[in-house]
Parts: sequence; structure tokens; C-alpha cells
Amino acid sequence: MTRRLLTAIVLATAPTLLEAAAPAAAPNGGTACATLAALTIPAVTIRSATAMPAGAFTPPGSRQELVLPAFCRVEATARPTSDSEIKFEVWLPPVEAWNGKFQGVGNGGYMGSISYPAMATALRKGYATASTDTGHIGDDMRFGQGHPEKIVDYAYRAVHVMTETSKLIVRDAQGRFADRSYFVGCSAGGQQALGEAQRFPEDYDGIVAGDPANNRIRQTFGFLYSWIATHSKEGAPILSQAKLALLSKSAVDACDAIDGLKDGLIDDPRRCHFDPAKLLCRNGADDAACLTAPQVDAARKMYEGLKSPKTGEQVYAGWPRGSEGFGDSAIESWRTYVMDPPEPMRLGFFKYFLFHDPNWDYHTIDWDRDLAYAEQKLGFFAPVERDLSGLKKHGGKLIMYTGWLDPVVPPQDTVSYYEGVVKTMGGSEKTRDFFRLFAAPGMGHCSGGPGPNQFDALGALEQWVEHGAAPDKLIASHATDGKIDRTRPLCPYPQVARWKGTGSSDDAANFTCATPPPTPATRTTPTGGTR
Ligand SMILES: [Ca+2]
Repeated sequence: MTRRLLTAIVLATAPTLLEAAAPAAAPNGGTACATLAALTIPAVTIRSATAMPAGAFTPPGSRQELVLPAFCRVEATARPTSDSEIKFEVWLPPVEAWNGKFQGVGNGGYMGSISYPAMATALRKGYATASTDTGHIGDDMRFGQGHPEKIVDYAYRAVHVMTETSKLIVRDAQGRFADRSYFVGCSAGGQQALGEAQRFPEDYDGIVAGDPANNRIRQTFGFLYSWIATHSKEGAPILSQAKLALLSKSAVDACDAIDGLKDGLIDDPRRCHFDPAKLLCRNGADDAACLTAPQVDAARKMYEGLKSPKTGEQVYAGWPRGSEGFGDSAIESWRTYVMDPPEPMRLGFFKYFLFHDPNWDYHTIDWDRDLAYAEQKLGFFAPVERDLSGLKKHGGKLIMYTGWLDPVVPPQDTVSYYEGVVKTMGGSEKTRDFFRLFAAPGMGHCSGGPGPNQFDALGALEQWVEHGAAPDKLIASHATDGKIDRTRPLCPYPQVARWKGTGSSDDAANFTCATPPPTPATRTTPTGGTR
């Protein structure tokens, strides 16, 4: 019997037979790459299977050359519904170079494109890896107009289908299923990670959810609110790059020492209550060192975040003090998602996904009524389920991280999700054994910032999954011009890294993880001030 025919039969039969047949089918490991094209997985088309030699590979639509070891490249399309067209790729190392593991990688924003650089990183380390375009092409949200199934594909189905299918492709190519499966993503990828943890807990043994945009409906409302609060009636941004940088510097000056160490970092911005009114220009001046009254008002609203006009309840967290403009690039500030866009970010959500009205006018927003409608109609869009008992039962482990300076996904929202899970799962001890959060002081969105922001979350996760060694800290580093100039442990929330009082405060060895006193509820003096 040919390998190809056997594969088709095996895939169509019961798991017991499948397991029994696999070793006999591939005693020396795997099918030749090209024959993978003959797989007959339901609702999936293998478009190509190509043996790629070691060397440079330029991904489609990119000019960035990736240097890769030899691998088998599989291009596939899944159509779980008649309106679906989910493209994905699976990259397989030669069996002798394979580390026995599968790694699914996440996406960013609404980008309908395969995450080639993340796949390259995984492949170089010996993983079989997969990524999907989430079922559409590009970042334009018009893809959802009249295509409700494509919205579902983007929201969660594409990653799940990619995962299930990739596992079969790995099995066929390598001669056995992967020993372990991991998912790694940040931002939208963090949302995908939590979606998998909540909805498909059997898919992965370990999950890294970075700066997760999982509370996506409310985040979208938050973007709209923030844009309106920080732009003139004519649509001009009220806060310039220079004023954003002034705010960041002033917030750090006011709050750096609250954590007990003057190091240019605010350990936990929730403890910082810097009031931008302290920078109010005197005598009608408007210069680089002060803020006008509208600028003060705009900054305050960014910190406060969207509250229900009806009840005053917090709908979505504001952005943390320190995140205003902490770096030179737009993504290291409020510019990319709030100040710079000529119209509110993600208006397409309302136009194409929610109201089905391309002419929808954002001035007509009713925060309470429209949010309730959105959560009722598109609840599947935001993986905010706090009951993770499915993942726990599966034996899965979850590492979530956030940057305390994230100007895109407010870290307060990520922390709040974690606290919600702790409450739902019956307390910290019952959560820590499978789910830990690491919050990085001075880190921006997924990376960057003045704080240590490079760390090996996947490596720590593998130790946890494969050896039962739960991560008590992650060692993070900060580099300038490629040279490491600061290291610091990131501690499992609610612990924080505390300097021992001797030795360099730029060396992780001089820190311990300690539990801080509870964060006081909003404590402000009448004049603002910092406590
Ligand atoms: Ca500090």
C-alpha cells in the first residue's frame, strides 16, 4: 500500500487505529514533502507542498528576506463555511532537526497576513510552526461588510482550524503527532491566545498571551472615546508629540519614587496620580514646558478612560501614566492609536461589523445603548470569559504578560482580566498552578520602552509544561544599540521586583520578588498630587 493511500485511510478512521498505524506507516519518519499535497482533510485544500533548501526566503508581499534552515513549506486554504477562505501555512523542519513540538503563532491588529517572521523564529528553533491570515487580506475592516462568517473566522475560528489541521499535517509529515503544542501571540495574538485558552482548551499544552487585546469590543469603544476627547472639532490632535513627551517625563518625575527606587520607571502606574493640571500654562502662554487647558483636559480623559454616562461605571480602562510619549517612535506613545489617525481608530467595527452602515456617523454614538447592543450581537468577538477550568482540566499552562506603559492595550485591563479569573477559579492558589501574569514596568506594547522588555516567556512555559517547573520569575533585559544595559526580574502578579538595597539596580541578581501592599483605590488630593 502506498504511503499516500494509507494516509487517506488513516485520516478517515478512528483515533485508535490512527495511533496504531502511525508508527508502521513512517518507521523512518515522515513522508516526502511533496506528497503532503495529497492529504484529503475535510474542508481544507493543500495548495502546495514544497521542499525549501536552506537559505534566503522572501515571504510573499514582503521585501524582508528571511534566512532559514531547510524546511517543508505547506500552503493551505480552509473553508469551514461557504464564505470562508482561511489561508495558512505550515512549516516543517526535517525530522532530524525537529524538536518534536508544534508552535502556532499569532497575528497583530486586523492584519490579514501570515506572520512569517514569527514562523521563522519558531522554525529556526526546530519547531513545526503555523500561521494564518485569519481569513481575509489586509488591515481594512471592510472585509466584514456583508460577511458575518468572515468576522467569526477573524475572531477565533481561523486559529482553531489552522491548529487542528496543522496537527494532522505535522503528523503526516513527521510520522507522529507533536509531543507538545504551544501558541505564542501578542496584541491581537494575545487575544487569539486567550480565545484558544477559553474556547478550545484542548488545542494547546501551553499558551503565551502577550498584551492581549481580548476585551476588544470595549477597547474599540475606548479608542473612539479617546479620539473624540483628544481632537478638536475639526479633527486636529490636541496633544503634539512634544506635549506627550512632556507628560511622560512629568509623570515619571512625580511617581518614580513611589515604588521605593528612583530608576526612571513607575513600577505600577495605578499607584501614580500625577495630575496634568500641574503643567498648566500661566498667563495664556503655550510653550514646550506647559499645557493649555484643553491639553490638560485631553490628558485627564485619556487617563480616566471611558465611563458610562448613565452609571459612571468604568467601561474601559484609561491609558497608564507614563505611556503618553515615552519613546521616539509613534508606537511608543499615544500617537499610533489615538493622536495620529485622521479619524477614530477602528471605526470599521461600527460601520461594517456592528451597524452594517458604511455611512455611520460616530457623533451619534450612545455609549450605554450601543455598547449593550455590541456585546449582545458580537460577544464572540471578545474572549473575556473568566472561567478557564477547561484549560486547567486539560493540564494546559498559560503565561500572560503586559507592559505597564502599553499605549495600545491598557495594562489595567489585562490585570483586571487576571484578577477576574482568580476570583472565578476560586483564588490565587487555584489559578497560579496553571495561569500566571507578568507585568513589566517601563515596557510598551509587546516590547520597547525604558524598562527591561525582552524575555523568554516561551522558554519558561516549556519548563512549566514539560518539567512542572512553574515560573517564579522571568528575567527581562533592556538593550541600547544592541547592548544589554539593564536586567530585572518580572514577577508573577501581584508580586513586584524589589531591589535588595545593595548592588546595581540594573542587575536582576539584586532583586527579589515581593508582595506589595494592596493598591489603594483612587486616592487623589484636591489639588491632584501624587500618592
Ligand atoms: Ca521607580
